[in-house]
Amino acid sequence: MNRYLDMVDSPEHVKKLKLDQLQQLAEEIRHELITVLSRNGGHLGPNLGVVELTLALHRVFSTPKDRFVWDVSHQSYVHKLLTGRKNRFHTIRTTDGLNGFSLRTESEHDCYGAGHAGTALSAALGMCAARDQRRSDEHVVCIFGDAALTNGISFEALNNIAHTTRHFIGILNDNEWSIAKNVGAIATYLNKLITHPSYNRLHRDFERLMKLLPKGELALKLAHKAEEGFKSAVTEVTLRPADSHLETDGRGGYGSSVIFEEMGLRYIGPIDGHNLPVLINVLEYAKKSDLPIVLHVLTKKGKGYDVAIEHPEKFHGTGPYDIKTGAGPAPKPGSPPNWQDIFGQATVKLCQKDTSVVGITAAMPSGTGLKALERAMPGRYYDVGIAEEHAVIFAAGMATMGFHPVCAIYSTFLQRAYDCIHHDVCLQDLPVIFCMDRAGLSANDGPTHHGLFDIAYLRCLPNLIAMAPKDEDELVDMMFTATHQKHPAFIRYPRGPAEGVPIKDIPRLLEIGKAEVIQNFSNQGGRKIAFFALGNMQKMARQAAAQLAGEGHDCAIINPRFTKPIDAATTEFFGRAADVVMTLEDHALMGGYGSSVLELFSDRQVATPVVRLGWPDQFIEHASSVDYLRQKYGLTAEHAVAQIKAALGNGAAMRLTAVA
Ligand SMILES: Cc1ncc(C[n+]2csc(CCOP(=O)(O)OP(=O)(O)O)c2C)c(N)n1
Repeated sequence: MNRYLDMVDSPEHVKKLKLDQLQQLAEEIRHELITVLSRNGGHLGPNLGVVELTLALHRVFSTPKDRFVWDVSHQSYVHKLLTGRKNRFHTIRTTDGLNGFSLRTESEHDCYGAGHAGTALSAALGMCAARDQRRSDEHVVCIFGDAALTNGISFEALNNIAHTTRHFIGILNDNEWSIAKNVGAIATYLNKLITHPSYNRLHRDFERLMKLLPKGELALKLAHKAEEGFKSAVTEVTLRPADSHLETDGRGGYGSSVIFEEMGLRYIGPIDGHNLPVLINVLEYAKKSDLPIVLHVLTKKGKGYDVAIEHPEKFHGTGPYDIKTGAGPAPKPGSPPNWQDIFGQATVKLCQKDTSVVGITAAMPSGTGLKALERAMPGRYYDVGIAEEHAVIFAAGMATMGFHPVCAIYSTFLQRAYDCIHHDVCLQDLPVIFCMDRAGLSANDGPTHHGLFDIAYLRCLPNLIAMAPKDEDELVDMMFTATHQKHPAFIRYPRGPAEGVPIKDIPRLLEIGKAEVIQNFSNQGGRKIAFFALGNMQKMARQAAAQLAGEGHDCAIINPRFTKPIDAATTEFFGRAADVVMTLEDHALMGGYGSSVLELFSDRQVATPVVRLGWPDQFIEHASSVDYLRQKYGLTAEHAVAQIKAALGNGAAMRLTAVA
């Protein structure tokens, strides 16, 4: 049977379909998502939830003239399918394929790129302001999740909308889930709204009006009804959670007002996000609204695929899976545990032994591994929502009272909290411990998620200690060491399986700023090469050293452990002894660890040539694997050997001649 999906390749096609055909198309899109993502992995649950919403958006608005701004944009796959990218959809998240997020360079229909949460409202408002400035008439629609509302920037934007423009369309896509269950007072508030009986009454009214009214009047009536229904709902509803100690303030404060209306926005909702005719009508109304408007749309994460509905957290962002069972491929026998699991278990142990330790996550309990702490010691675990800045300052507050908070935040998301690291943690010299997962590449996700900048952005801040473990045993040592510090401590480690080494029962206190010499020069002849290989780059250094040793060279391997303070004495010693120094780091070269070695050599007038291996000064694209990208950008043992040979043949030889 012919599929409508085979015929639809642009928003114009969506506009031509009848309602029942659109409904059929929705099913076909779900099937396509489930099939392609079973091979490629990706954000299945969120996309299954927005199929009807995306169809309705394309039915009512016209991109690229009109603009859709997706928060995080992990839920924009359906939009991709409908905007000329259907034939490449099978390549999503793979090398040279479609990106898993909105990308301005990928399509004229992607007006804004994203990957981090909380940016859509501000960006969309900026577009509205630009439109108003130039007096053009395009519509800007911002689609943001209920968890995005736990993010500070979202509120900064909400605060600003009514003062900036009269034409702004916000769609709150409420599925009650972040990656994990959404947390906090906003989640409770939204839940109170949607579970109130008036909401169900509203639904019945929608259905009835649909049958009774001619097309033209429908949108208006529905919208009026929605507003009326909603208002009566909120006057009846007591939004105060039963177990809350909060009282209303008598001025319509906590619990008796609609937060969006208080901010000067017209609010309509809740609306069934899977009912196409209702969605289309309400969007038609929003299009004509002469006030900024927020539509509260309820969707089901994973809709249409039972396994995803049953396991919303796993299927928020999944690897490949078996369509029937939803199970991922079994791990290869003997494959090491993941870094985040080691981190989670180590945090539990630290908490058990040391009452000053607590764990903090910004909405990433499973991704960071901190879920282990939630299970084992819920009283010592904090999920603050998608709120990295708050997480860091919250940790700073605890640290002023003798605690050692462990903030588990991916390297890329910690960028959001840079000022808080500077102003609240480092300046006050507080012993917060940052465990930065995903330091290195997140290959399938791409540039929004690669963690390639943390050494550079941290290295310039006074007071802090920054470390990178060579294996999981050293990660535990570093965490243990950090709990004994009076200063901020940062530990970076990559995504995925660790090195597979045993972990000592009792962790070791490391000497701050002291590198580990893994292999010294043999002094048996041959040109001397010193490898300073940070964290997970040890293996590459060992491979390169083995090859060069086989060719008669004398290689030393150092594990720097600390990127701040670096071990100046050991670095200088090996720098002076070597003919060539090579630094290896899973980080941007600019401002990274290798840069700090160069600075030291310059300060101490060590003239040995330094070859730096790391990521170039550009944003690294997404790809099917880390190995592919390392190969492409020269982060391989073979490339390291070639660069060292070139340096031995050029700079090092010149230097030796000059010294002689
Ligand atoms: C700054 C930042 N922190 C954390 C994340 C990780 N993250 C990606 S999607 C997501 C949950 C988003 O939930 P919601 O906004 O409700 O959208 P939904 O997935 O439910 O559609 C989180 C925490 C991120 N992308 N950006």
